[in-house]
Amino acid sequence: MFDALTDRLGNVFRGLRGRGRITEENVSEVMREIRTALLEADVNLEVAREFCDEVQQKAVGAEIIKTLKPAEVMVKIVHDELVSLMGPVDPRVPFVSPGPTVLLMAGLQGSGKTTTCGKLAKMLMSKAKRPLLVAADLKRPAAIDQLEVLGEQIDCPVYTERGHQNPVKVCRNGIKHARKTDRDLVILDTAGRLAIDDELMDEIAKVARTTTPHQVYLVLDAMTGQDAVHTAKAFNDRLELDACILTKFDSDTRGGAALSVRKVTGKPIKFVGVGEKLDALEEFHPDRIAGRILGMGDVLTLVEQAQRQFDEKEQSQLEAKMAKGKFTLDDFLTHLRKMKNMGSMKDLMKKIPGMGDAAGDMDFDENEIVRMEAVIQSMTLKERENPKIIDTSRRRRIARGSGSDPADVSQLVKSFEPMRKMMQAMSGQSLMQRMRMGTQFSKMMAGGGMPKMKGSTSSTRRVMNKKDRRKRRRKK
Ligand SMILES: Nc1nc2c(ncn2[C@@H]2O[C@H](COP(=O)(O)OP(=O)(O)O)[C@@H](O)[C@H]2O)c(=O)[nH]1
Ligand SMILES: [Mg+2]
Repeated sequence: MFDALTDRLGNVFRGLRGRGRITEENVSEVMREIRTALLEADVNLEVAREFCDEVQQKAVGAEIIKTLKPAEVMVKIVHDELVSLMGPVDPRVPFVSPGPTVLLMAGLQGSGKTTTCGKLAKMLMSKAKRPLLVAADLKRPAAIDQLEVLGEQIDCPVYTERGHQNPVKVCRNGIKHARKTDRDLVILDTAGRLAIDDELMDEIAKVARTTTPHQVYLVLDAMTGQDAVHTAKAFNDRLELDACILTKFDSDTRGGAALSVRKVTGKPIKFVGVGEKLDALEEFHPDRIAGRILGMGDVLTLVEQAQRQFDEKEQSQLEAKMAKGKFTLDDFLTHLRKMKNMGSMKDLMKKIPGMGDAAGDMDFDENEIVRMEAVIQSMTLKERENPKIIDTSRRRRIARGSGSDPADVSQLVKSFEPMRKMMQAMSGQSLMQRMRMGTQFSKMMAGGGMPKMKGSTSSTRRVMNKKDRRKRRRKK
């Protein structure tokens, strides 16, 4: 799997090695080659096009860190884009309580449904689950035997009803049987066809409607390439799919299905089958797959290190400015953006022992950050360096540019001075002290009133209160 793609991409990156810089021109050239490589790997046309557009945009806009070569930067961008193409994924199976949790397996005949039922049961048994396999493929008598044999091999009970033709009934009875026999997981193995047809779709849709499974997994044969993607789309239109399982990942197919399914259906791949044996089922991890496709683990590590050093350098420059009280609105903007990128800082803090309470107090209003960002962005560099020059006409211009009130602009400028002082005070503190001050800081930004500190003037307090009132009004 992926060997050909790995070779092709390797050539593309080698071609970049001699270049000194990434320019718009050579990126376009490289992108053409990457696109060809993806199409040859049987990636969906539309997916390949979008992928290349994304990579191109990121490459042209990339801040090239001096210690890195263009080829290295490109590898990293392509890697990250591959990861986001296939993700995010969650390889866990969610369980309900009280059970049993019901999983429905759908797919075409020969895709590997029955085998995957056995593999999944085995995998979950190793996590202390007690599955019951239900043989609901009544089209071929041999299908029931096949599941029974698998069940025996892994020591898992199999529910069967021979001699009638109603899969809905078998599934229902199977679930009842699971309750009676204290099984906490039911895996329904359903019938497939050689191709998608209305009868198959009607039957599986009916089974899904009447058994209301907690999860519906579509089993896809990776060897069928783009056909697998079309199949996924057709099933996804009729069923509430939760995820796909891609089988025969051990074969030497080109891998296009793995790269396209997520984008085309919006449903992630959860597991991959990597052999005929019952332990040949693996969790699907996009970063590992991307790493395998690019086969350049060392380059990726290098880029990540350089990125980290770059971030650290930026951070320490910021700290130095903070310490000297030379922190400008422009720096503040950088800082705001970083905070936004950090995303769920609150969750992060909760994990630090003793920080749980402080995290609860920390209520960052995302919208507030966005508004402040807009205001600062509408200022000229000079105004950001020295907000004192902002007079009435400048204030009006900034407000217009940022879609806000002149009063919002004044508020930001007025509260910036105490903020700057607080930053200065914070710069010499320990992490714990900083966190505590950070809480005050965030309250202040959220308009919760000024904390008692040097530098907070009555006028800023008044502005905050005014805003408070506005907020209250909004709530009503
Ligand atoms: N190499 C390989 N073969 C597989 C994999 N999964 C299933 N198979 C084989 O594919 C064939 C069809 O599988 P089966 O489970 O009967 O498919 P079903 O018709 O969808 O139930 C069998 O010969 C399996 O051994 C896999 O991950 N790798
Ligand atoms: Mg089968």
